Amino acid sequence: MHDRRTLLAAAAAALGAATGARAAALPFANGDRPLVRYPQKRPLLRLTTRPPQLETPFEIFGESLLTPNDAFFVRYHLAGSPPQLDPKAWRLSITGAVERPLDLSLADLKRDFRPLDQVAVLQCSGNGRGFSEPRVGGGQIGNGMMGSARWTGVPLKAVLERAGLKPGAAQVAFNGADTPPGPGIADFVKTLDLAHATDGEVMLAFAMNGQDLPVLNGYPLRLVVPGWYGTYWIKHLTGIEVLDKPIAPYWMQTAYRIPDTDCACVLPGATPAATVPINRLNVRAFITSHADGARVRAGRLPLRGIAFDGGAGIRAVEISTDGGKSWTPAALGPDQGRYGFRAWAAPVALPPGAHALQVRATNAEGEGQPAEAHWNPSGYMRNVIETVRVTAA
Ligand SMILES: Nc1nc2c(c(=O)[nH]1)N[C@H]1C(S)=C(S)[C@@H](COP(=O)(O)O)O[C@H]1N2
Ligand SMILES: [Mo]
Repeated sequence: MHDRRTLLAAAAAALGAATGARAAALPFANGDRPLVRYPQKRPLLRLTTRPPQLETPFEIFGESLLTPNDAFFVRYHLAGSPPQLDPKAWRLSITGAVERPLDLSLADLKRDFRPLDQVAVLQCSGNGRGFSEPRVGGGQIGNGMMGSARWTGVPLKAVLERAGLKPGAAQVAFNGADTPPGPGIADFVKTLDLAHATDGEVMLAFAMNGQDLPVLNGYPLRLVVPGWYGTYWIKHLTGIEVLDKPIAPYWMQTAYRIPDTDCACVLPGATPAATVPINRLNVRAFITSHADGARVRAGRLPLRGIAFDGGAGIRAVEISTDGGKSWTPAALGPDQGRYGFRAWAAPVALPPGAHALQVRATNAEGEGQPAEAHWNPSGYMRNVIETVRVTAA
């Protein structure tokens, strides 16, 4: 067993250490990324050093339906992250419009509440942003800022019931141990409406795929908001405040907003007339068995991949080998719960030559994916039908 404190120190020390001899190239301008090894992680594509932002190499998604902890992506906002934490001194406080403010240790959480286990996809709002045309500001990331894991913890509902909600409670604010590096930079605080926070699915997770959370994924405790973008999944959670008057913290009010239109999109280059906070994941599907540019043997090709959505559940996955003119159904793999990656498989017959393989999914509410990428100024919620080009010989 590694000593936690050593790991935390090592995580901090690794911030500046460029140990990656290897590199990878994401398929867009300025897409070269060093593959760097951080504590508890295998080599990942590094986007930034301070704070560490690490992307999962896409081929990992073809290896297993649950993304391994050591391959799971890392996203932070504030330089100085991850915060230095002493796990023994760590406490979660529940304050605000409650009858009994609570101050809980990790042992309290594990002992006093019934555990909850859920598979759910964590995806960054800007996953795939690097493919935006025209290009947009922000981290130029490929499609590796997503992952599916089995989360273990306790329902937030049970913890809030223990504290006792006061009449008038309307919203819940979440804060982690990371703090702004200087004046003028807003603390990373997010809010959820009370009804959502107490839906029994929003949870406080202390384990991921059966292990303690990796330091870089929020040790010792993080919020899990199934079906919602990763920005709400506060890491290193230390403070939960129940509010009777809604607040509008910077990371809700100014950042992480999408156009208030059905597609969360505007015409490329346009400024949205109105915006709302980003919320539920849209539908996505990927081919994971073959990489773009692969050379394959002509004949029968066993295509495989994953699909997911914001929790309605995947109803159908379809494949096209003729540029989207015709679509044939893929077989869906076992259901891991409506928030996880859903596996699909479809054998296709490829004559010699160049082929564009496409995959699209539809969820239980009939939502699908656009043939042309939607655009918004932050490059959020990309879910265009993905294409993998292969040459068969
Ligand atoms: N404390 C804290 N929690 C945070 C963030 C952060 O900067 N600080 N970033 C959020 C965002 S935008 C994402 S996408 C997820 C990423 O989780 P991961 O790093 O475990 O993959 O964490 C969320 N929780
Ligand atoms: Mo994110």
